[in-house]
Amino acid sequence: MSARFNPTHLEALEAALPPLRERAERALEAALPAADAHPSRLHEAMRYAVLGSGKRLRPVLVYATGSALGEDGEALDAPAAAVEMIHAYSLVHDDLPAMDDDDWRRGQPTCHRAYDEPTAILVGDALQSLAFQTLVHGSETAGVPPAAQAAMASSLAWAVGSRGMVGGQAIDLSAVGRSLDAAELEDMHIHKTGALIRASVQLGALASGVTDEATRSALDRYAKCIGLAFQIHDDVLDVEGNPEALGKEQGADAARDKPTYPSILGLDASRELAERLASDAVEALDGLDASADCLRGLAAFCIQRQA
Ligand code: GRG
Repeated sequence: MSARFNPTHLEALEAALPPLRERAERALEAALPAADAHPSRLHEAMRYAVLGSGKRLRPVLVYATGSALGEDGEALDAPAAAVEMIHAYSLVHDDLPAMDDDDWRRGQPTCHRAYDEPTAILVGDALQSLAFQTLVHGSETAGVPPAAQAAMASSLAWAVGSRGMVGGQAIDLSAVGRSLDAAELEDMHIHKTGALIRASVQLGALASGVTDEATRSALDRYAKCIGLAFQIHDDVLDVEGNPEALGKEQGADAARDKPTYPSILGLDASRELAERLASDAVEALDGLDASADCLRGLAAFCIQRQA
């Protein structure tokens, strides 16, 4: 592994990860409607889709970006909850029969299997609007300046829409069964997975009040690199991962004849590319001090995780 990876970065991450995940859970719990609130079946299904499991990578990125910039306060909770709600919505809709038709997610039946398809569609819709409401209302309560609130809402909306995640999903659906070259595959993933990861870092920076352009662009370069590295590793795990650890079926991409990095570049070259990108991500943070070690550790985590 490249010299840019330092064991102290992973140590920083390992120490920070459990409390940050718990903090994300609390922020989500506080923002989600109670399971018995009317209409209770919908609210119960929303909680089923969001709470209880998941790596919480995106909220942890919000918190770790804040820490790197000297911000650890309440201002980070609303964007952390918002990005995870968007992520949960995307998984619920991605699992639907009209999309990937998956039965398992995060070690439990997918939302449409546990409830039903119409409910799962509404869960995604409701989580998306709740994410924006939480972002704006929670940021206002935390005293984030109105201009930063507007910038965060705009950044998240861009990342989630047709020029971001939803656009990536459209590219993905149109690619099944035909061959893509590496550049087309990269374009798909930059949109589908990368845009929300990038937005998580942007929101963390905006909530922290960063104005320095060099720091913002370094963080953006970091986020773009880990977004792609994360996805390449995801494709590798689909080939060689353990279904129990993954909490979903393994080999699903190949079974659907989906283009993936291993199918286009081969496994070894895919691993090397993910490692190079994670190393570039760490390099992008060279101007930041040890407060950014958790972000550096997350770059390594993205390509070493087993789930
Ligand atoms: C349906 C609008 C719409 C969008 C779907 C992101 C996405 C677009 C679909 C997710 C499909 C997928 C499994 C992509 C592979 C990479 C990825 C996002 C994996 C899941 O994210 P993790 O590993 O999941 O962070 P956990 O469960 O840990 O939160």
